[in-house]
Amino acid sequence: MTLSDDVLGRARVTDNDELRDYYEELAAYEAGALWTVANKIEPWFPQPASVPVLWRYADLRPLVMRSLDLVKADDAGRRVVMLTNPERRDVAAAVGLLYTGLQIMGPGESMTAHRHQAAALRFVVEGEGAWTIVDGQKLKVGPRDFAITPNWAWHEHGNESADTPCIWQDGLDIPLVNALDAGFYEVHPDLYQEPGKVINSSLLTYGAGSMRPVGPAGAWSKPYSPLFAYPWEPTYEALLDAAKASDGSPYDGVIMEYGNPLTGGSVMPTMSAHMQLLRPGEATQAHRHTGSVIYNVAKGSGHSVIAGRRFDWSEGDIFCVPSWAWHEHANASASEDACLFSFNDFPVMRSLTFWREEASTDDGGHQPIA
Ligand code: 1HN
Repeated sequence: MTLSDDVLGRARVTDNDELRDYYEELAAYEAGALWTVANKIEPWFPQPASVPVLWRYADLRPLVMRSLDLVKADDAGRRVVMLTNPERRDVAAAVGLLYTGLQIMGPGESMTAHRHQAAALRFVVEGEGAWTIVDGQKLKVGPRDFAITPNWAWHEHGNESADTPCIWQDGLDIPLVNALDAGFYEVHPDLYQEPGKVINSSLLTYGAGSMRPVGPAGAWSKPYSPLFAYPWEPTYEALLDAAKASDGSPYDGVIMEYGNPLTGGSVMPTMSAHMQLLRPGEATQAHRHTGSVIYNVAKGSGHSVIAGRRFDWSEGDIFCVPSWAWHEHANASASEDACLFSFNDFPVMRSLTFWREEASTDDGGHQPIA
C-alpha cells in the first residue's frame, strides 16, 4: 500500500528557483531544509534497503571450499565468505543490521583468539571436528549445533578432524555495532587462550532443561546466556515433543527460541535465535514484523514467500527476511519434516520498544498481533 504524501501533516512544498538558491546557501553552512527530506526520513512504515535474498548452499559450497587453498586462516584472520545484501554491501550486512557468512576451517587447523564489541553466533553446517574456546571454555560442536560468542568474549576456533573441513555459518551484529559507532577489537595478548579442562562445561552445568545450579556453580551476572552451546538432538526432540502438545504458531509452525536458562530471555542482548519445525505438508500464514531475520535450512526442503517473491530452499540454503516484509513458509514434503534455524535482532527491537507484528487477513488486509 502506498500512502499519499500530498496531505496536510506531510511535507508538500513545491520547489522553485528561489527555494533552490536557498537550499544551496544552507548547504554552504552544512545545513539543509527538513521539508526536502522529511517524508523520506520519516516513512509511513519501514522502507528497508535490504531485499529478500536466497543464497544456495550448492552455489556457495564449492567457492567456500576453494578459499581453503587460496588463503591461510591466520592471514585472513577468519576464512569466511560473507553474504551481502545488494544495497547493504557498504556496511557488510546480509539484511538490515545483521551480518552473516560461511566460515571454513581445514582439518587440523586452528586460529588465534580475539574479542570484539560485536556479538557472534554459529550454526554448524557440515563437518564433525569443530571446536571453539569462548572465554576459556572449550566447546565441541557438530552439524546443526548452535553456539554463541557473546560480545567482548575472547574466542578462537579450530577443527580437530584429521581429514574433513568444517563449515559453519557465522551471525554477527556488526552492522548494528558500527551504526552506533561502538566497535572495539582486541587480539588476545597471548594469541591463544588456556582452555579449562572440562569440555562443554556450560552444557554440563545448564543443559538439563529447567534444572538450575545452586551455589557457586550457578553464580552468573553476565547479560547473556551462561549456556554457550545448544546441540541439535535435544533441540529437535524439543520441537517434536512440543508438536505433540500443541499446534504451534499459524505463522511459523512449531517454533522455539534458544533461551537463556536463567532468565528465559534471548541468548544475547542484541540477537536471538530460533529453530522451527514445519510438519510434513505444513504451510504457514503470512505475517510481518519489525526486525530482520536470517534463516539456515537445517533439514528438509520447501519454500518461503517473502515480500511477494517465492524462494525454494533445501538443506544448507540461507535466506533473509527484511524488516516488515510479509513472509510465509511451506514444507515441500508430504512425509518429511523441514526445520529452519534462524537468528534475528528482535531483542534490540523489543528493548527499544520498536517491536510490531501484523497478520494478513482473509480479505487481503492486515491486523496487529498483540
Ligand atoms: C569474527 O570474529 C568471526 O571469530 C567470524 O569466527 C566472522 C566477521 C566479522 C567480524 C568478526 C570469528 C566475523 C568476525
